[in-house]
Amino acid sequence: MKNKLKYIWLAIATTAAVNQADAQWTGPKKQPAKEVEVKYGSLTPPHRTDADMQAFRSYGLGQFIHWGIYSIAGNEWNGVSARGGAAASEWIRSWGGPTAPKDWTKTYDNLYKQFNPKNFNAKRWARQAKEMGARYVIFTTKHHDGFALWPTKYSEYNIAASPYKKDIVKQIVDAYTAEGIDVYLYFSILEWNNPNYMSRVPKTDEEKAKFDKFLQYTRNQLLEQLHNYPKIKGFWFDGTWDASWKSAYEFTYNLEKELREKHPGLIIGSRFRNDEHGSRHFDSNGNILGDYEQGWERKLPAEFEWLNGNDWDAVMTIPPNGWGYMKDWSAIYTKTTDDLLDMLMHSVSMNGNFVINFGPDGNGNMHPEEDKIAKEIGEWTKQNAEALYGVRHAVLPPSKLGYFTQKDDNLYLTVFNRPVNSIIRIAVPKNASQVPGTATLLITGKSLEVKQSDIGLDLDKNTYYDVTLPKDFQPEKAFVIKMKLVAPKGKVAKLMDAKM
Ligand code: FHN
Repeated sequence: MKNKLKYIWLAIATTAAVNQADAQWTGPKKQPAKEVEVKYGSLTPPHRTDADMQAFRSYGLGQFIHWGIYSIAGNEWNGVSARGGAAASEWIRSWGGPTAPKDWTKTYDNLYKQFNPKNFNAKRWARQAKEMGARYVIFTTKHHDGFALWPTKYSEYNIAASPYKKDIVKQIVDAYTAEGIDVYLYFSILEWNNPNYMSRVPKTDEEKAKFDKFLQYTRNQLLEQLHNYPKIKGFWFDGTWDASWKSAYEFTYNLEKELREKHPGLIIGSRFRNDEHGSRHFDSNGNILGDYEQGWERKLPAEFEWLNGNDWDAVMTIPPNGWGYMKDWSAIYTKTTDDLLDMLMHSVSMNGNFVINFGPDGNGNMHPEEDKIAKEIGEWTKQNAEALYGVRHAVLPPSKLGYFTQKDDNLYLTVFNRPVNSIIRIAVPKNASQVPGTATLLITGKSLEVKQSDIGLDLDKNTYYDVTLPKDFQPEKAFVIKMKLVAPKGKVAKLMDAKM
């Protein structure tokens, strides 16, 4: 039995690896050797300058919410953990192996009959997100199990069939919009239990007819969402890696076109579709497919150059993996507030947004640890908002002490690693037209001494500016040094090269 499980796992892992092979997110994008003709490429310019896209660029922090039928289970059932039996908490329907409950899929597919979140309060969630400092929310309207959290006309398997009955998506859109938080609807294309869905390319006439029905169903639900929820800013598509969807590139091209025409300014990420050569996220000539790079999932770019100037967001779980509610957070590493703040400023320093995932339980309560983290993150974002929102990448050598962000002639360094000598050393190219002139501690406004230090390293292209921290300044969280950039006071002395 153990062996069987091992081979099943191996198959899943290999499929996933094959599916993701076309999405490179662990290094610089491989540029295609030669240009090819692309008919079904991007429908929008790579760097939109309209107000909606400018707003996307200034978000900084977002909230992801995975909520659905899987939230009732909480990654376990009758006291038995699905850990090791299901790939992730929101994948619990696929629970297999020796720990899986008898007739589990049938049990799961009937869970909607008990979905009645007594404590669900969209306004409370929206307020919490506002307090945390989130500027946009991505909400799961329908995950891979196909259960719709809105009363869709195109499937019986929706919230209206549950004891709760009411339109959850509308409540989320209204509550978050009222708090000034932009709403993006997460929509899974693949549906595990839809009889017309298939992962492989439809071959026979019957399969083609079925999959065409599925494509129309998908189009109908998306147009329905745009009609029902006109206040949304965009879609966050998922589950688009199967060969069947990839083969429907003409349909998906036309569908994206139709969605954009129906909702001017709509923002769609790179995960929605592929070109006629099967290239996803980026077309076969390396041009982004969509308005922002949507592949930084549970990973961050190590270098700014890997982004090729594209907009992007990174989405992150607090547990190692697992987007839906997990009741038991023991015996796994769950990210701390400091971890998440580091990832946030890492992302923003490279012109990205960072999106923290929350997985409420089946009653509509966030996990207690999520409540704690939201509060701590909010305390920090309130104090350091100037370095986080509406800022851009600073063209400077990266700092080992933290992350630079910049707005006009204001340079911010968010320090996570305080040097033992309390001197924050900033490397600035010798030919820079702007250098740190004055510095203050953002949190207190206290002025700090800034001194240029020509260390004299041979062949060094940089000079250095040392900002001295007060010895008695001993914060428990990352802190921001705000610097005013000015023209350099004088030339850097030219030293004789070392003779060796
Ligand atoms: O399979 C999904 C997963 O359940 C989750 O929704 C994440 C978050 O975007 N996306 C896919 C895994 O990459």
